[in-house]
Amino acid sequence: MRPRLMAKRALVFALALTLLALSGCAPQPAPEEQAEDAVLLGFSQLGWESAWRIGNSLDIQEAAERAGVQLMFDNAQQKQENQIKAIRSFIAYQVDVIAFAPIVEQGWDTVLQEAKDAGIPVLLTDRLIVTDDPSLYVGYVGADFLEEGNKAGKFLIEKANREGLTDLKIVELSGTLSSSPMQQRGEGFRAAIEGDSRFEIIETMSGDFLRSKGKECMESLLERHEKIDVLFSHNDAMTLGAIEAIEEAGLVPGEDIIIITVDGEQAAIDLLQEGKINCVVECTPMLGDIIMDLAKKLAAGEEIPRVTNPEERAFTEFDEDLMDIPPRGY
Ligand code: GYE
Repeated sequence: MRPRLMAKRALVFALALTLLALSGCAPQPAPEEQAEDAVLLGFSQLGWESAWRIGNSLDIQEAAERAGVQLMFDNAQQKQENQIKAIRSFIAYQVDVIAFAPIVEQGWDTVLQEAKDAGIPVLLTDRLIVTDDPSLYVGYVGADFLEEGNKAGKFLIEKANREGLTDLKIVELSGTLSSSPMQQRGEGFRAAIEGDSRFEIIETMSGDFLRSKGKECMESLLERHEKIDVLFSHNDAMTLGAIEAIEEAGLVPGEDIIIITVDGEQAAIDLLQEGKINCVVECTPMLGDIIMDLAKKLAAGEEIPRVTNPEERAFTEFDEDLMDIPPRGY
C-alpha cells in the first residue's frame, strides 16, 4: 500500500463513521488486524430489485471479508443520483478503489472525471456504461449480455427445430430501460433469430427487472394479444411474476407458452425442473471474489484486464443433467 494511504487511514475511519451515518452508507467493520493496511474499496450497489441483486450484494460483502478488503458499501435504492452521491463520498474518503454497478448506461462522465482527477481507479461491475472517454474506468467485470441474449435465441431455434414449430409470436419483457443488460440481451436475442421467418417479436414491454412489473406487463400482454407462443424475459424476477399472470389466465407455462429467462436463481431452476420454464440462461451474481482480486491489484498499482467475463452456461429442458443442477445459492 502507498505510504500516503497508511497515514490517512485513521482519518478515513473517523470520517467514515460520521459521514456514512449521514449518507446511508453501511461500512463493513474489518477485522482489527486488517484495519491499518487493508485495501479500502468503495462499492455503490444500484438497488434491491431482484434476488439476483440481493445475492450479488451478499456475495460482495462476504468476499470482502474473506479477502480482508475493507468495504464501504452503499445501496442506491434504484436511483442514479444516489449512486453519483455515493461515488462522490468515496472520493471524499480517498478510498483506494471505487467499484459500482451502473443502473443505466449514460450520465457518468462528470463524476468519473472527478474520480480520475483524484487518482482513484474505477472498476465497473455487473453493468456497463457508455462514454466517449474510455479512460474514465479501468475495467469491467460482469456478464457478456450480448452472448446471453444470443443463447436465449439459439435455444428457441433448437426448440423450433426439434419440435417442428413455425409461426411463433414472441413477447419480450425487457429490463430497466437504458441499462446495458436490457440493451444487449435484446440485441443478442434479435441477432440470433434475425431473418428466420418462424419467429416474430410482436411486443416488447419494460418490467424494470421487477417481479411485480413482470406480472403487470404479462397481464396486459395477454389481454391485448390473442396468440402468444413465446416469452423472452430479461430476468427471472420478471419471469416469476409473468408466470403467475399466465397461470391466472388459465394457461400452462412451459407448454402453452415457451418461457425463456435470464439469471438462474433457485426459484427459476426449480420451475425449469417442473417444466414451467423451458430455458434459463445463466448470469451469475457471484462476482465478489473477482472484484476483490481486481481491487487489490488496482490498489497495488497493477494493470488489470479491460474485461473479465465469468463463465456462464444455459440450462434447458433438453439437458441430460437437468435434475442434477447444484444449488444456486440465491
Ligand atoms: O439480470 C437482474 C438484475 O444487471 C445482470 O440486474 C444484472 C441484472 C440481472 O436485477 O436480475
